[in-house]
Amino acid sequence: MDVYATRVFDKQEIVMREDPVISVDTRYLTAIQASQYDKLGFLVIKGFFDKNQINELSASASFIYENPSQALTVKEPKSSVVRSALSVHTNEPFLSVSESGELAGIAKDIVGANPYIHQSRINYKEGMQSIGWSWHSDFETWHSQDGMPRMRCVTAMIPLAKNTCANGALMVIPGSHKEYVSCPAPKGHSSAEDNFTDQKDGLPNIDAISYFTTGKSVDIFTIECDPCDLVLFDCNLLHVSNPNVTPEKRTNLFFVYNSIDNQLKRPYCGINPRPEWMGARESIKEIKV
Ligand code: 6CS
Ligand code: FE
Repeated sequence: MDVYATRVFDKQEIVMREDPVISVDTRYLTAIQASQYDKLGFLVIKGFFDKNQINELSASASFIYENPSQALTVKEPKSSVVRSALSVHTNEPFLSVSESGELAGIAKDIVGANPYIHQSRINYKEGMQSIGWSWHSDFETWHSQDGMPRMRCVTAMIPLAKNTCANGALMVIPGSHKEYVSCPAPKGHSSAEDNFTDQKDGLPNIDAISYFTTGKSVDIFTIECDPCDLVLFDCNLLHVSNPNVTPEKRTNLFFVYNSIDNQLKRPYCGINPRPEWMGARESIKEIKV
């Protein structure tokens, strides 16, 4: 039986998580950091990267944005503005950073085994031209559309610009990663690309969000952060982000680390797998920590 069945029933349902959030003994995260990550589902490590590293990543992210035909990109729903570039970790300088000792070590602490990159992306959120993202759990998508079996996966977000309320910083519901929202079956069919740019499937409704916020008296938390910070968040943490209402883009880099013991199966909602550059199933490389 699929404990995380989703998009197969008519109704939304909230069930308990059945996987650990982080391993018991962490080598790279302190006990305090580990317990905060476990409890809240996210952790911000200030000043993790040095400025030169961030400048290099930032310059490469800009190059991709200016030369989208040389990269794997998706556009904003109703325009040709680049929304995201995917599978960036296969090239430098992203490759070295994604495999670097301390970052991969933290990923191993969390997922409980050597990690590999399930997905990498740069979200550009162009000033006044990006629609933002609706409430969702990434795992719900990766389980149903990519066939990721269990919740042994973490996203490392590397801000390449200051993230503020005004430019659409990530917002999360602390603690929501301990339960799972099984979403209703989609009414129509939307392609992998469509659903990536303009999410339609796998969206928890207002009852689910209010169950986690109003029902548990939990405040939605806005992760305002700066370049050089590292933001880690659980694959099942509910999150959302608003459009960027400032004139400048807000660029963030993401590496999604999955446990090498949690490789993809057939998508659980019965569709064909998404392309390799959206969810890696064949070209994976174990990062030996
Ligand atoms: O479809 C995906 O894989 C992605 N979609 C969202 C809305 N968040 C995470 C992930 O990159
Ligand atoms: Fe997401």
